[in-house]
Amino acid sequence: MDSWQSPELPPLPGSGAALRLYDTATGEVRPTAPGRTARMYVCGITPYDATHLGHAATYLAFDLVNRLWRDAGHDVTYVQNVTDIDDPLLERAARDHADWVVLAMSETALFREDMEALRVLPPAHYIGAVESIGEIGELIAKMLVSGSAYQLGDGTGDIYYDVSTQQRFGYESGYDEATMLGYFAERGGDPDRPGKRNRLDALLWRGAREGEPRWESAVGLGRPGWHIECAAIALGRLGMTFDVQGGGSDLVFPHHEMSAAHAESLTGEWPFARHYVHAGMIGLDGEKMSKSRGNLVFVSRLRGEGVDPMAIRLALLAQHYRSDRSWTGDALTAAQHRIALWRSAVDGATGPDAAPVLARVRERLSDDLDSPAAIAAVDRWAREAVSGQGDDKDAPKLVRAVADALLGVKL
Ligand code: 5CA
Ligand code: ZN
Repeated sequence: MDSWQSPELPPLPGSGAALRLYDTATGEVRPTAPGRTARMYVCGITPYDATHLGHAATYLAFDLVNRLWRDAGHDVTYVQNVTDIDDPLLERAARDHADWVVLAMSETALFREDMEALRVLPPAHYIGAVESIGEIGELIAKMLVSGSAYQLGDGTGDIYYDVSTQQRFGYESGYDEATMLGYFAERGGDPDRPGKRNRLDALLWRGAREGEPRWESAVGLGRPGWHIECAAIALGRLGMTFDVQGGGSDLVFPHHEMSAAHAESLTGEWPFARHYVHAGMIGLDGEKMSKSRGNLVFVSRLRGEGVDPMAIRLALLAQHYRSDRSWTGDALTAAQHRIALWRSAVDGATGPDAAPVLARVRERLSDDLDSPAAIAAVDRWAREAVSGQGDDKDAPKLVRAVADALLGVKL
């Protein structure tokens, strides 16, 4: 699929420190240690609705990862999927008497526009599930041969992953079985389906059903399950043991556990990713923002109302990416004031020396993306600059570049 247009990345003097990130699997903040090229996979949208602020916040967190690695001198291979065939998409299309293909295409197009407006660096590989069905089918065929997958045997053509074949299963989330079963049932799993070997076994392939889209593949006619989609797309472009697997915290289990287990069963290697990184959930009025709750604030709607995307970006970065947090009108107003302050400061002819601002922003962001403290460092400089302190003529230009390159905020 087409990705979106990249924003410009202004050069900064020197280079940043190694990025440290919280890893869900080990429960600690650890340094990332990419090679010359850092490799990152972030789970993409299921395009049955427009990008809401929860999605945006999650992609902004990983955009900071991308920017920090580049600032530390790495190239970055960034891969993202689009779940452009899955039950929620078909259900929404049926509800609205819409064509699921048209729905997926138009919502994906809107997502690209939102990402571009928010100045998110685009993935090098933006890959749909539908265009990956051939490779997914071949991987499932391999799993059937090696014994980590099995046909359900009820004539449906459905194929499941046998979780008992993966010794390390559970290391990513660290959850006990009862917790796993709870989330599995809540998030698309089917613990009670008759004929499965283990209750946690996940669907790899759904055999063709009357009235449902289907494709020919190495394992017959049907469509892929959700977790194998991300395992296949990541494996095909990044290989094993890539640097960061990312998404919102609602993907910790089963999605990231299963994708990792599938890939580890397929290759016999471990781990799938070196860091499993999860952003907190954005809520509205105390509730998680989600399609099913219907309490969504869309990026495209705010843009349509004339809200500056840079203010949206700054509002979402004003709190730490790992905290569950709420979107409020006040947060947006505060970000609008902040942007106005920053702009008037960098539009000035002089300000205090900005080298310490660059150092502080780099240092705070490289410590598990402490964007609130990085923003506070720019705030301090901007307040001093607008109050007439400092006579450094290069400072406004440098602060403009720091905000743009590291925070993604174009002033
Ligand atoms: N297509 C799958 C991933 S393969 C999916 O989860 N799609 S999604 O459209 O439901 O979500 C896209 C991304 O936004 C995921 O990383 C998800 O964890 C994240 N996300 C969803 N809701 C929120 C929220 N309220 N706050 C923060 N992130 C969210
Ligand atoms: Zn995914």
